[in-house]
Amino acid sequence: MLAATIYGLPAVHGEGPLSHSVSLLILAVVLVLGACAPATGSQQSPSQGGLSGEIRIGAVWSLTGGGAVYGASQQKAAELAVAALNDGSYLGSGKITLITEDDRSTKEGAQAAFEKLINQDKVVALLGPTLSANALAADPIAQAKKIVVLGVSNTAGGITEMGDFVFRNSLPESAVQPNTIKATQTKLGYKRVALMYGDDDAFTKAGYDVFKAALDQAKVEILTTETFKRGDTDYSAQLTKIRTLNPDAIVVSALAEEAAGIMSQARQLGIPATVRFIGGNGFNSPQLAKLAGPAAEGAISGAAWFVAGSTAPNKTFVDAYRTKYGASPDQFSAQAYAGVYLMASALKSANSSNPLAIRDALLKMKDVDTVLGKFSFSPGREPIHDPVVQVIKNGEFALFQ
Ligand code: 1QQ
Repeated sequence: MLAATIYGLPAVHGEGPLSHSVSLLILAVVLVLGACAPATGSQQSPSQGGLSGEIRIGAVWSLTGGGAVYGASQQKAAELAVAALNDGSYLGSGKITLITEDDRSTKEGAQAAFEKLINQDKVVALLGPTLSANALAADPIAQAKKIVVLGVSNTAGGITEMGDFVFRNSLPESAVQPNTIKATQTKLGYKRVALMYGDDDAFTKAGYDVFKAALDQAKVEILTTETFKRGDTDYSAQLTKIRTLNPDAIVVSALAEEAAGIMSQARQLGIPATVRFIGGNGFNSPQLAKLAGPAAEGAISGAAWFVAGSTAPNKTFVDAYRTKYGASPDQFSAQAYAGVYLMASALKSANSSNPLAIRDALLKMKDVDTVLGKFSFSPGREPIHDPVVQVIKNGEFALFQ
């Protein structure tokens, strides 16, 4: 901003001694003004209120590595939302600039992205990062700088507990999966299951804890608990053991790539399609059905959103996404899109890009119309809305009912 302001002043390009001292004076004034300006990337000072000029928001997605199946959808949807808001002059003369970074699905990548966006780009708020494991590593950086970070796909425990600038609009596994077990157990009547989970990832571990408690509550017998790691490709030892135990269903807490490997190999090893897979948020990418093919048929997962939701904001979003990208959005794109809107709505109601004002405005959000439905934040900065249960049918998500 400083450089742009200086280069915008023709006087500094004069030649003689007078113009030289004038240009030094202007430079000094600009430097002082620059130092007083909000570290926000927008053009107005916080005390003035109002929104004008560029308002920078950072987005940290996993665009490469194991989380990319989710991050790619988030990036597309966030860009769509920002374009719609700016085109419609939602913030008057204020325009959102979204600065996106790839965390490469790693903690270090997320931390470096947060540092760059906060310290160098001077963003007023952050969206992301994609994976809970990386949020747990990077969000404390935003909290320490008192910059709001809104997770739009973090579903593990311990996220909002990191501090009063940490929000999420993604329903945690604890708010979704007890309902998944209840609904599927009632309908399918399973009594004996095998449980599998990744024991080296915050999300997959959190999902395991929630599924275990919900299965115990439903008095479903857990025949065995098998673990794996991120990036594993051979599940034959675990699945061979599970096959001999002959469970009614297999409950899996995994990210999509590992889930796809487990499903494909289970069917190859002869575990029949009648033994359904039941899982958590990791299953909610359409990439799962693409990667696992027919082996993913019938897989059930708890989710925060369903593509055919009939509310007006959702229809507008789904149509706009299909028109722009030629494919249907998924839950991760819906949550990212809602995240941008919630942030913009906070900026608008605060009528300021001051990070503290954004935080306070987000906290006040009640029954906001979003693509996720009527949306509110709890006092603990957690999302409040209803979950759904979906099932893969002919390679697409359908409602489980
Ligand atoms: C998390 C998740 C992943 C499945 C998707 C981003 O929910 O890491 O919290």
